[in-house]
Amino acid sequence: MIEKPPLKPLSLTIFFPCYNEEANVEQVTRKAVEVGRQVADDLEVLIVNDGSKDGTKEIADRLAEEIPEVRAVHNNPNRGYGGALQRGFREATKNWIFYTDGDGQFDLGEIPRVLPLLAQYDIVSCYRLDRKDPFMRKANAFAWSTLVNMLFHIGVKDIDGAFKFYPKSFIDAIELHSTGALIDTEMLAKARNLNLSIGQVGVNHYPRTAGEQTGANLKVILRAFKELFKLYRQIKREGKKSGAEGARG
Ligand SMILES: Nc1nc2c(ncn2[C@@H]2O[C@H](COP(=O)(O)OP(=O)(O)O)[C@@H](O)[C@H]2O)c(=O)[nH]1
Ligand SMILES: [Mg+2]
Repeated sequence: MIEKPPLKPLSLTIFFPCYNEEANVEQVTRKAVEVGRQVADDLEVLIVNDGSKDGTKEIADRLAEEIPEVRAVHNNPNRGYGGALQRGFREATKNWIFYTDGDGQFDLGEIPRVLPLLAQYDIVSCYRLDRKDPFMRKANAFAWSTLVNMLFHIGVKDIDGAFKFYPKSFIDAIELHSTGALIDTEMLAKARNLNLSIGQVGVNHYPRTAGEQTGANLKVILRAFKELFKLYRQIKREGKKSGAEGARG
């Protein structure tokens, strides 16, 4: 079973992956520190620089030097979105882990509103209220979400919404394999296998104002499908195991 950490006092790691986010990383980090200090008693802000080729590394290191709660880790070379999230989850030292994107498309100021849901649920997964992405991107995402929910019975509205809270004890209990965009699906499917409850609430989503979106290029999509088939087989195997345990009580 997963032990749910206390919410008071709150021990919290906030992390975000950054791939070529030199125009966004500083603002996102400062906001994370500001909001994190309001809600957490023990705070860590972790910048996961995923092998950026621009100035992200230098800015992240400078912020880590300047602000006591901030730490920067660097994947080198780039490991992909899932690889970056895996790194963040592994490096996080606090009892609760919140992650979002490092591109400023979410408002970390919404954390205090979302956080209380953790009193009722093991995990909180937010959905984008009015997703500010190109139409084709949204249509693809809808088809993908429908497929994935069907395959894994996840029952989450916006699987890839990057505004989620997980208990560290859950991360310690699972093994993550996805290095691409499937990582969110993998985590939520594994949470369902362990019978964890998932709370959902809407958050605002903003257009990217700087830097480049790479979340929907063909390479990313093909990799996601490849990982999808692997995950499907794996979850079926694990589901059978945990189902058997469940039957024993
Ligand atoms: N696409 C992509 N994003 C990465 C990677 N590593 C880290 N990221 C970060 O993941 C977040 C989401 O990326 P983005 O391209 O904005 O995807 P989208 O918002 O889903 O369109 C951003 O904060 C990126 O900086 C990577 O290898 N590929
Ligand atoms: Mg984005």
